[in-house]
Amino acid sequence: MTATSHTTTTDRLLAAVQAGVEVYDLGRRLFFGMPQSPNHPAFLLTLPRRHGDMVRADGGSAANDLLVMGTHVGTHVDALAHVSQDGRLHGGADASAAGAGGRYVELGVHTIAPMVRRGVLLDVPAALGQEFSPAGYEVTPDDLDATVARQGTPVGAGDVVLIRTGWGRHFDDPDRTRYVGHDSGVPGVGADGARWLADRRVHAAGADTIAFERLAPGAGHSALPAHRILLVEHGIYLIEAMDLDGIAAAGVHEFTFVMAPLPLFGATGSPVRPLAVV
Ligand code: UVW
Repeated sequence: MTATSHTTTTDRLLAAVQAGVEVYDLGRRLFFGMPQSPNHPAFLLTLPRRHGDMVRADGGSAANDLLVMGTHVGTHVDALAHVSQDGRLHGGADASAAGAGGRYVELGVHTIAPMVRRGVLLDVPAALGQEFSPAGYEVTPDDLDATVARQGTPVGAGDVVLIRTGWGRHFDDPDRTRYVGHDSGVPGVGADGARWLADRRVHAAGADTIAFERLAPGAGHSALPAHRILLVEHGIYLIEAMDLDGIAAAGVHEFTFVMAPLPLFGATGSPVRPLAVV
C-alpha cells in the first residue's frame, strides 16, 4: 500500500467516525448463572480481593477478580480445532495430535485474525412473518433465500452471516434450561442450511442460539451436522449465543462486522464481544 492510499483509507475511516457511526453490541452479558451448555465448564467470577483487604499507606486499595470459565460459554467463537470428524480436523489434521501441553497450535483460536468484514443479518422469523422461529424448527435453504430476497441483502464470499431465530429472548429467562433447550429443541439451520452458507463461502456464521444450529427436541447436542460441515469440511468459524435482537429491532441487515477473539494460544474457542458498525 502506498503512503497516499494509506492516508486516503485513514481519512475515509476518520471521516466516517467523525460523521458518527451506530454501534450495535452483539455480545451477551457474562454473569454467574447464565444459561450455558453443560458440555462446557461453568462460568465463575469471584472477588477474592475486595477494597479494604489491603490498604496502601496512602489510603488507596484495589479490588481484584478471579474468573473461571470454559472458552465456549456466553457469546463465543468456535475455532477450527473445536470439532473433529472421524478423528480428523479441518484440512485432515489428526485430531488426537494436539501439540505440547495439549494445545492446538495450527487451528487454535489464536489463529483467527481479528475480523473487520461485511456483515449480514438474516432475520429469518421477520422474513417468514413470525415473531420467532418455533422450538426445534429447522431453518431451510428456502427460508434463507426468502430472507435474503425480502431484505435485499445477498450473501457473498468472505461475509460474516448472522442468523436470527428470535430464540435469544430466552437468554434472560429465569428458567436457565429454556435457552439451552434440551427438552424443547432449539431452532436453527441443519445440514442443508449449513451447505447453503458453505456454498456462498462465508468467512464466519453466527446465531442467537446456544449451539448455532438446530437442536432436535430431547436430543441435546447428540448430532451437530452444521458444526461438521462448516468447521471441519469448510473451515468456517461459528459464533454462538449472540444478541441479535437490538440490531433486528433497528432494521439493520447490513453492516461492518468487527470481532477480535482473545489470542488464547492453542485454545478451541474464545469468549467474544462482536460489534456491528453502521
Ligand atoms: C455449545 O455447546 C455451546 O456449542 P459449542 O460446543 O459449539 O461451542
